Amino acid sequence: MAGFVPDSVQKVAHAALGSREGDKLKDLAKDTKDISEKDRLTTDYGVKQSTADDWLKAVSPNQAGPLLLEDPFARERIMRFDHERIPERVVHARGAGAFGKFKVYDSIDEFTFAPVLTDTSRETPVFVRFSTVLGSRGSADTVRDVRGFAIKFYTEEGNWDLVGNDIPVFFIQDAIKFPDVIHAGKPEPHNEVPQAQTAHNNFWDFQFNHTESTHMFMWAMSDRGVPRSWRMMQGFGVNTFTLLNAKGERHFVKFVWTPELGVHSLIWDEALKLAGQDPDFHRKDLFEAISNGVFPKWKFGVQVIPEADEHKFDFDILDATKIWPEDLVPTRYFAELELNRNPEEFFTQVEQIAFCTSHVVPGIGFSDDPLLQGRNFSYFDTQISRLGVNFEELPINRPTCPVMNFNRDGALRHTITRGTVNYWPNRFQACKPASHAEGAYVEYAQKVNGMKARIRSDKFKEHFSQAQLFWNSMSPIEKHHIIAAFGFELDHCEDPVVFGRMVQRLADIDLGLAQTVSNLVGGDTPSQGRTNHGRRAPALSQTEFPGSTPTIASRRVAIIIADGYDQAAYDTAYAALSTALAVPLVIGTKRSKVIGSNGRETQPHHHLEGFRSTMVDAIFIPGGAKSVQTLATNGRALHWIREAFGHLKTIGATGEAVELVHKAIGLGPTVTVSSSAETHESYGVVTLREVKPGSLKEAVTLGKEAKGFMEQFFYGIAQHRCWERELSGLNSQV
Ligand code: HDE
Repeated sequence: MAGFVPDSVQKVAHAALGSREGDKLKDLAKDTKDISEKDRLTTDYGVKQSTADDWLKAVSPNQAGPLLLEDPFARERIMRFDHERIPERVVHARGAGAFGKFKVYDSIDEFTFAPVLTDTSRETPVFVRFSTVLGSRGSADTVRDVRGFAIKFYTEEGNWDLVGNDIPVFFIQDAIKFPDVIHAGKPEPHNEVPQAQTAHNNFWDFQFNHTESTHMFMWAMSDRGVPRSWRMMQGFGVNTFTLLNAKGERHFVKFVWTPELGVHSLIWDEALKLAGQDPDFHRKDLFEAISNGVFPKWKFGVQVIPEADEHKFDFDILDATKIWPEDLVPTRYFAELELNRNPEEFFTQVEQIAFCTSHVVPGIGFSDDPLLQGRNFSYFDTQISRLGVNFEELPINRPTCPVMNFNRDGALRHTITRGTVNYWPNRFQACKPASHAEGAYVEYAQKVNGMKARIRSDKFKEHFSQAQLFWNSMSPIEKHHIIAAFGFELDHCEDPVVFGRMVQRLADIDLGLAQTVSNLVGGDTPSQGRTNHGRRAPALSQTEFPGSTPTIASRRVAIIIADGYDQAAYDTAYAALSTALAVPLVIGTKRSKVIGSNGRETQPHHHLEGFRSTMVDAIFIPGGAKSVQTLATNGRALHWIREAFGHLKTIGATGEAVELVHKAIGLGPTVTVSSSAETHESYGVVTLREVKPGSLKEAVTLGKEAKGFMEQFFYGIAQHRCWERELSGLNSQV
């Protein structure tokens, strides 16, 4: 029935059903029920119920009386409710995801025989879950943290789980340290404070004492820690995996995937405010884009090192705290990942999805990376405590290829396997192990020769070189943001030992950085630091990933109106934004109907108090003397404009609204807004004073050379934020 399943979800699902991508959807359909007006309320055991309102009671003449325990319907409802919760993930508890597909366009069969990475005729269904690491299930999306980016590939050879992050390195080298780094980051044990934050004593105490984290904390303090959208993040497998080709040759490999929309972040002040104003910002963003048919896509690639070159680098290629710099090991992009379908039920599809790094398919293998090997144990183990031993039978987790073995029983087993034997070898030859010709997993015959010892190779002991490389590679704006991030984080550490020592640690990366931060947060100002090698790797800066083509698709743009707004300007902007697949959101002074200059009524999506500038990428204010007069005396409207300006967002205004914007942001001498009828763009403020017929023509080109008002406005939005505004030292703090 219409309304229960959104049309957009159904459309894509039906389109996919004929393809291999549809295999997982068909599989899920076996366990999917629609709810409709034809249904009648029943118990779990199928008996129809006459009421959902009254518990069976022993009633006296005045119709009151105690509830009877004998009521099986009421008992079932309450007891089922009492047990609705399962343990949240011990890390990455907060997250959401979507279905999609993975397609290879350029086989990498010189490295692997895994069809999922080589067969260009295949579409492999996937489910992706994005997450934050430290916060609990109900925490906010936009906190400063690493983002999880886990992909389950439902391949014809079994499930492959690539459980990645949006940052290519990690805090620790050996899995044995995982409980420590997580305990130090999670809320402190005595008072369970703070939630979803690294800004506290214990986190930074650990970072100081555990120098191998240095590279990773620099990434976490950079803009990567506050993504604008999950759709605008890179993904990294982080650990070193191996690929095996048909000739039996092994290569070391890192997986990396880069978004078509470019890599973009929130301004820290936006992130902080959104955590309260819209804690579901990222999950809504993904849902909205997919529902609107703007499917996020990533180029998927590998960095490959032949086995013979393993020891040719000055870092250990099995050390997850190190990247493989692009100039040494370039990424080869060969496939595309697309997300195109929202889940239908959160719990059974997102909460119950269970990733295990140990799940790989033939042609893909592990390395001796001591972090990866520990992960291979931990994920399977944690799913057993979170979901039970039969977690692989859950619809979202089960493979689309045949599964048969002698693993049996356990809580909530539901597959019924017929047959008289449950062991191998058996007299019927039932379920015998597969040969390699039949597709059995091939273990690489790796030579192992040594003694048992708790050691790591000497190269693992160098902890600062790549932290310096990262810092040196940042643009001036990115550096400014990192300094501000340390300023915030260390200010939240009350213990002078913690912030004092961390400031000294920063001198191991860059003396200037350490001195600037110490000035901000206190602690002795370091006078000398470790020598900075001065090397750079430009690909580490996220400004290197501006997006394949400038687009405003899926960007939210607020159109702010009050009674008397210029209807023609409004109509043109609304139509142009919709054509470009942006999301126009009409924001009124109230949510009841607003009357335009020609008497037409518009129903705003939200009002200025209920919605906030933080939730959009840009704002447009059409003229109209009466409307502008109302907005000019509305404190919330002025705050919207000022805040959007402070957050470096593109602001478009026409007619009388030009003065309003001028007034709100108090433009100084460095910014001039044209007083002629011409369109003028300066610091992302695009204005057109006199609106003549045709002067608001719809956007065609999104380039700097664009001349029309709408073109320039769109170009500004496609740039994500107006960095010149920050660079010029204009108002970057609101
Ligand atoms: Fe995880 N990690 N992790 N992790 N991790 C989990 O598994 C663990 C690490 C990552 O959306 C847990 O199902 C250990 C690196 C993601 O469901 C747990 C170590 C990377 C997710 C676990 C690491 C990750 C998890 C908790 C160090 C980036 C969310 C719940 C050896 C490559 C998956 C669960 C989802 C989840 C253990 C380090 C990514 C406890 C022991 C490095 C994206 O098993």
